[in-house]
Formats: sequence, C-alpha cells, structure tokens
Amino acid sequence: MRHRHTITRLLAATALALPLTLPATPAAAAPAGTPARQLTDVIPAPAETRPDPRDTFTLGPLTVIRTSPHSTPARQVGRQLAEILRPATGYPLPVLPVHATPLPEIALLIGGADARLGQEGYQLDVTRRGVTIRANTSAGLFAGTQTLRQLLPAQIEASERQRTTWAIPGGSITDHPRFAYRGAMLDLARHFHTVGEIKAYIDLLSQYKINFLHLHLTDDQGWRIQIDSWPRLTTVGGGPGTGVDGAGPGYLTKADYKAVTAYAAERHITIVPEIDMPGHTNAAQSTYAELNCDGVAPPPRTDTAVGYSSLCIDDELTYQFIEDVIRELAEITPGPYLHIGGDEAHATTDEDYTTFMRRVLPLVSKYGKRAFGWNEVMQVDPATDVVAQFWGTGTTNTDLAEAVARGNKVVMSPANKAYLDMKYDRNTPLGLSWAGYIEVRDAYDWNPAQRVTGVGEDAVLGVEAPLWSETLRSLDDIEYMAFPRLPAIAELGWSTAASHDWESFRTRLGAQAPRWRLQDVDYYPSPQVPWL
Ligand code: NGO
Repeated sequence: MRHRHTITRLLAATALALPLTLPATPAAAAPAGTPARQLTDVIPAPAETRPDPRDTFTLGPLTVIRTSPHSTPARQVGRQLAEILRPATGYPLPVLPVHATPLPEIALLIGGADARLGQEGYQLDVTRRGVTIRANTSAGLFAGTQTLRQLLPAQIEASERQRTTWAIPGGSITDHPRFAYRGAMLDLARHFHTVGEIKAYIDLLSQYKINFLHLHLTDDQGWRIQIDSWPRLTTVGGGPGTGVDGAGPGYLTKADYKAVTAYAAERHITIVPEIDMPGHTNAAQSTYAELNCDGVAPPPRTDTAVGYSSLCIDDELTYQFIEDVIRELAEITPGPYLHIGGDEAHATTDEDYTTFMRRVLPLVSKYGKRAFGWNEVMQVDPATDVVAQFWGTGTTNTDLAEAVARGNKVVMSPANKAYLDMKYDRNTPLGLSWAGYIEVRDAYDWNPAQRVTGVGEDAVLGVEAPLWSETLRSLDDIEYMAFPRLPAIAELGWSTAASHDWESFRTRLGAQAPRWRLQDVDYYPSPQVPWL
C-alpha cells in the first residue's frame, strides 16, 4: 500500500518536474553514422549474450529506477546509476526502493540470482517494458549497471542534455568474471597524482569492471603516504623538489588516503597499497640518516635509475621502521592486501634479501593483511598466501613456477604486455620502452593462464595493468597511456578465454571512442582500431 502511495506521489511529482520543452515522444533517432547499439557491444565481453531484436527498451521521462525494497546497497547502486543517467537525459529517474511498479523501470535487485553469477556476476534482461538487473551482491549489481551504461547510446556520457532516443537493445546477458583480481596500478612516487586525479582514474576503471587499484606509494624519488611515527617521510621525502626531475612533489595525508579508499569502495574497487622494500627506498633513507648502515643520509635522487638503494638489513631499527609503516598503513586500509614490493633489490645481497623478507612478510600477517610482492619475493619460498605479481618479459620463471607448485597465487603483469607506461610505438611522446613497444593488439593478444610455464588458470588470481609515472605528470598523460590499452587488460581479466577475439575486440573498442570524447578522456588513436 505504502508503495503504491509513493508511486502515485512520484508520478505527480515527476509530471511536475518534467521540463516543458520535453517532447512527448523521443526527438530524433541516433545521429547518422552512429550504428544502433547491439547487446554484444560491451567491453569486457559478457560471458553469455542472447539478443532479442524484437525488443528494445527506451528510457523515457517516466522511467523509474526501482531497487530491492529494504536493501541499502541496492539503493546506493540505484543512486549511482541515476547520477550517471540524469545529466544527458534530463529525466528525473527517481530511485524507489519498492516492489514492481506500473511505470517503465530499471529494476536493480539483489538476491535470488543464479548461483553461477557468484560474487560479481549479474543477469541483465531488457524487454520493451523495462530493464532488470539481478545479482547476488551489490558488486554484481554495480557491474551490471556499467554494462547497461555501455548499452545506451554514447551520448549518455554527455554532461548536458542531449536529444536522442535512449534505446537499449533487447535480450539478456548472463555475466561473471573469469578472474577474481582485475587490477590497475598507479605510481604516485615518481610523480605524485592528486586525490582528484586518482578519483578520476577510478571513475574510468570502474566502467571496465576493474576491481583493484594498486597504489605504488614509495620509491627512490618520493614517499607519498603520511606515517605519523616517521613524520618527515612526507614533509621531506614527499616534499618540494621530489619526484622525477624534482617535478612531482606531494603526498596523501591519512585523510586523503581514506577518502580515496572510500571513493574506490563505492565503485567496488579495493585499494592495494604498496611500500617498496628493501630497495627503491632512497626517499626514506635520504630523509632519515639512521635508516642507513653507515648512519649517513644519501642525497635525494630525482633521476630514473633503479637498483641502487637498500635498507640496512642487520639493523633492528630497520624492522622497527617497517613495522611502524605496515601497522599504520594496515590501520587505514580496508582491503585485504598490502604490497611490500621486493623488486630490483640489486643493492641487497641474496642472503640479506631472504633474511629481510622472512622477517617482514610475517609483519604483514601480524597486522591482518595478506602480502603481495613482485615476483622476486618468490625466491624466499614465502608462505602460500603471499601473492606474486609477475612483471617479467619472458615465458619461464623457475622461482615462480615452484611457488605455484607449492600453492602461491599469481597476478599477471608481464611488462611487455600489461605495462601501460610502455610506448605504443617509437613516436609515442610519453612513456618508456625498456620492455618494447606495446600496441593495442600486443596488450590484448595474450592469455594470462598460458603466459608463463607452470602458471596455469588455477594459479592465476588475475591480471593487473601497472602505470609507472617516470614520464607522466598530468591526468591527460595517464589517460593517453591507459586508453585504449586498459580496456584490453580489463577484458583479459573479465571475459572468458573462449570469447577472446581481436577482430571483435577492436570493433567494440572503436565504438568506445565517442564515450571517451564526451568524458574528456585523452586517448591514443591507434591505427589498429576502427574508431567511430
Ligand atoms: C620496473 C621497475 C619500476 C619501473 C618500471 C618502469 C618494476 C616492478 N620495477 O617494474 O621501478 O618504474 O619498471 O616500467
């Protein structure tokens, strides 16, 4: 009863709220040259798609977003969807936590969905009468709304009202991810990126069903996270003149970091913080002399060399320092993982490296987190819950294969496929090329479960696209390197191996361009892609 009441009131309110100029029937069809959307025009490719060309749902001024009654998470996803759809449509799109309405509706329902959908999958049905998205969790529901967003005409991404027919192709989609971990990484150490820039990147990542954002918070050139027990790490180690060429100063306060993790969580993205050690530590060691074996602080460094710094392995103070950092960071990290780097420790002997890692890895567990490390960490035969992040360019790695045989899981970031900081070709103005050039097809055409001998489907937790920022300063720079390769890695992480198809991918990718233009995303117009 109460519900019917709400609806009647809503209908009245909606009618009043309608802009007077709004046509009774939708104005114009999609502009010439823009083909109608198909149910399959989605990145990452959904697991199962059953188009029904007889049905189309058209979003109109009376459409409501209906969410499962009494479900706060469903209502939250409904509000987020409404915020995306309102600017371009100009429709009120009220969010109503009620049972079925007589109005045309987008229903967002949590619970009672097919068990096969798991924790992140969803079922999306489009009929003439409306759209229904069902999922077992709010993460799945959110994923479904991102698919719906791509099924609408590209103009939906405009920030001002557009005149078009908001048609959604009929049929149904059943979708769930191949891998649990679908990540991106941003390097804040070489050039700091602001909270606003990180949030903007999160907005883009969430559209492609990325669910982890790894933040590389410390390196030789800068320390970017507030640690109260070692306060000069940020004021000096992240202060003026830090970053590559001294041009990337700045740091996240704990409040900033919490704001970023909360913003990410609302978009179903978990932050994985990284403190790189025992190498890549010059910013800390040049700030605190006592972190050096000889007690002398080296000068700060703003060049891009790697492998020259090492914490002092035999000094107890090193472990007190690391424990302070891990404790404080774990306290403000809601996610399950804490990354301890471990790459390129060329200034640490193998024996010292093992000593160090065997003391530090248990500290991560002590503070309730699961450790992540670059693949070098597998040299020390860590506990099987430690996740290895593979960044090599080859297809064999004995330490990694042995770790997998013991039970460790792997996130795949092969540098010659998944590194977003590699140039596309020799003319790319930004980026590096030590792992080769990576055109869009190179980024797309590989199988994470067949890349490294001995690391098969069951051992792969997922994929991650790291973006190192030696050469990147602005959000535009980030976007130019990430787009269009980030959607390629996102598809490898989400879509089935059987659906892998370059021709299909490049066509779907080309159709994303109008969306990026409307969102002001600065992308690389690769000649390999038929851009719309
Ligand atoms: C390497 C190195 C980083 C560089 C990056 C540049 C890893 C894991 N360590 O990747 O310090 O920034 O290459 O591409």
